[in-house]
Amino acid sequence: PAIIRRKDYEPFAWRVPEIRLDFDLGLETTRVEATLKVTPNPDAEAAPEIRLDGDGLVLESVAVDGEQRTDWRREGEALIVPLSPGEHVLNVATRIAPSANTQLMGLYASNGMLCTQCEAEGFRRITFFPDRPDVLSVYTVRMEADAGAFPVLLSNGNPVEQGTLEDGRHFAEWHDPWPKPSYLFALVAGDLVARTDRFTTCGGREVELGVWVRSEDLPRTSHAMESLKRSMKWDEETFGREYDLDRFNIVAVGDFNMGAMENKGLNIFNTKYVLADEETATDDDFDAVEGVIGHEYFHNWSGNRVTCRDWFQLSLKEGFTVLRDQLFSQDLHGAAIKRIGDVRVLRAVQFPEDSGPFAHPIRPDSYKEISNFYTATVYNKGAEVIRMMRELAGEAAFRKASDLYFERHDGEAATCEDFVRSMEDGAGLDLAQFRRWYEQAGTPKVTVEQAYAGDAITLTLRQSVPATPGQPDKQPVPIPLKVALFDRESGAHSGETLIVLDKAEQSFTFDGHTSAPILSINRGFTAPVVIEREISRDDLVFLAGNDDDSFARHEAMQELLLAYLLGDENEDAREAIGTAAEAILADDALDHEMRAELLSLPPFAYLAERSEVYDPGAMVVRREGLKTWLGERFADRFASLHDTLEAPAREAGPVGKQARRMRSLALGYVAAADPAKGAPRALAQYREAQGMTERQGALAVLAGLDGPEREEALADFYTRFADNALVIDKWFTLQATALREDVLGEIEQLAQHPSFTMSNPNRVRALYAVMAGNPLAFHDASGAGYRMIADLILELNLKNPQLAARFVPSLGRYRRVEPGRAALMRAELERIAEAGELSRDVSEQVSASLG
Ligand code: HT7
Ligand code: ZN
Repeated sequence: PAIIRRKDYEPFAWRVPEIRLDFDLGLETTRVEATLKVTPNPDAEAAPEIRLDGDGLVLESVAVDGEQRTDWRREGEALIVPLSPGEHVLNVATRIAPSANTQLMGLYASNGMLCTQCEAEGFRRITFFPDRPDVLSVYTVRMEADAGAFPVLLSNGNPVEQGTLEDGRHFAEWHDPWPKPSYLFALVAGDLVARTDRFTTCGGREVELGVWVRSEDLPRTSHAMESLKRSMKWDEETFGREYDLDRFNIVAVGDFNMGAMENKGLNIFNTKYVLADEETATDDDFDAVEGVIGHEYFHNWSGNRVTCRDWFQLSLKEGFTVLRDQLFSQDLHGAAIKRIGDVRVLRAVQFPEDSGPFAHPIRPDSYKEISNFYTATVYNKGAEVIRMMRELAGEAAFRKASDLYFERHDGEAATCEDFVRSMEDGAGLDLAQFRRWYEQAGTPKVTVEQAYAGDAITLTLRQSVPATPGQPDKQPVPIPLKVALFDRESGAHSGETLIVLDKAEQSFTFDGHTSAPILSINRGFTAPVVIEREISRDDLVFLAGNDDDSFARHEAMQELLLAYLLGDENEDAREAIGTAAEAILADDALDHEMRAELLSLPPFAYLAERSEVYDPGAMVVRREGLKTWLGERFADRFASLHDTLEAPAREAGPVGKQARRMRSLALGYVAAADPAKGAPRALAQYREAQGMTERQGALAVLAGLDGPEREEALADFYTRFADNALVIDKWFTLQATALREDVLGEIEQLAQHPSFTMSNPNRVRALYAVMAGNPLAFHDASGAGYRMIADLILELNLKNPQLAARFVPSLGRYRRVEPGRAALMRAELERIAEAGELSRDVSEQVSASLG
């Protein structure tokens, strides 16, 4: 496939200021008539023809200015129509087959309804159009359909007209006054009901809100609606952004490739991020719904009002919007836990990407298939990069700069460079060197040396950005690091300082310390880097017990854990973990959620990332062994926490949530130390659970054990929730996560279960994405786990290429794995590469992985 390069950007020769779409909707066949007003683009070179993208369309007719035309031609999937200079009206009629659309891009069927997904290049699967984000049009959409099968007809913007037609048919027309790129187009037709509400904006606009679902799901929509209203208010208060239409609709669909989509005024969501009630959703699910609703809503400004010039600029909207949704959740529920969770995801998902064969800058330079670039790098590292600018500017100046960005670029298709310039001009920053964060891939490493002399401590910091594919040589980047120096006697520090490391090597001296202080660095994770510092085990134990920055405290504990898990087995290193855990368990000032965070072991993905050579089998033994050791050492404490937190875990609000978190963690430690004690406790928690958090917490422990308790709980869970697809996803996930001897065989069985289907992305992810993260299943020494994932990729390759491609990086990590397994992983990649017709998505990922 052809390589698209950022440096080759050219504006499109034509503008399309208006488009009208007439849909005659049906599941098997849908007819689309597109009427485009086109005018020459004065900012581009004139062209004698217009090139319209298409993909899988049946062309019926083409007319220009009311005259049928036959002088068009096809180039691959594109349609090229000769046009004389000046303004024209172009009519193109096409047919599509939504039921046959298994890729879930364009117009497709899900549970009898019709819906769209156009980002990034799905609109060309609906009609011929310049399907690129810098062509902005005002859309008018008329939909006609059978009124019985599709009583609800929705599109972007505001409703204009609706009415009945002959033969049980009806129609609706919608108009969106805001010019938008084609990737933000959406329509939905189906038998849906809505939870409705209203929101009055700061400027006095009355907005009608709707959350549309199948009727049986209506009772699970109140959290989504409340989350939407909170998002609208927060964006007004925090970023000064007001909503701009009379309607805002959210629709939940069961078959969806990603989390949700920010189509203008008509967000389409994976049901997973809309539906929640206590009985079926965990506390984490509730937070995820709120976070994703916020994210999509915030795109109304960061993405829709100001959109991207081309797909290389994706982080312009995604990085900024992730930062906005993270700040929203921090403001609502407290910054510390959210920050720890966000950094955990960054390290477990983005760091491996940044050190692997698919490493790319947050603003990539080239791609073959843009869908492959909806990555943790573009999203999460992109957010970290903007967070650093916020740190450098300070909150008030950052807000000024963000206001300037929205004001300057409202209605435009902008670039990352535009954003950086607004940050410079609005916040008074010089970001010349900072721009390297947009250009270079790879996670910078910072080493820290300390020297104490007189009353001064000197920190010598050295940075290096590792070589990544296509980028062998790297330049230093500015790295903002918040530091504090703890006095050994008083156990306190005299304030935080922000230092900026912008050279390969730099020293920073702090005086006034009568003894060598204890360094707390990268507090709050101000920079997305790996820190390697000289620090004694005792000092880490001190920080893990006492640092007043929750992130840094958590980090110190993680450093103790990593030192033991990644180093040579060492009794003293383990003992230090015990001492720190003791202090954490005894610290009454901690809430239970933070206590649980501090006592959680690092995820396998991060352990793999930090290992020189990853031996998954050995790591499972080491990590689970440590869990058993901690469980035995604090057996009474964990049992007592599990008992005493039973009542608090039933409370509403944060206290209940905190208690539930600690209680399930305690249960895990009890079971790790003594499965015979853990199993009945877990079964009791399962049976008496008052909501999904407690129930899932118990089942997660049981799923890893043997015995009748496990079987009873799993069987009960399945029958109790048989009609709820999202909960059945959990049933698959819980079993696929278990660290059991024959978990791979059990996963093979689950793939044959009548409730398993390859047609639903949530179900596929619930089993296989989870399996790919289970070190015992995926890395089974026989290579059968790798074969299973390769077979899955081949099966999904043409059916749903986006979903298929998401599984390739798990095999692509072979370079970090011990040689025996690495050879088996690579062999599976080679088998895929030789397997015949590969989708663009899979082919790009596989060739990058093979290097
Ligand atoms: N902007 C949305 C991206 C998205 C997407 C991309 C490719 C294929 C399917 C997709 N569904 C949604 C999601 C977001 O970041 O808000
Ligand atoms: Zn987004």
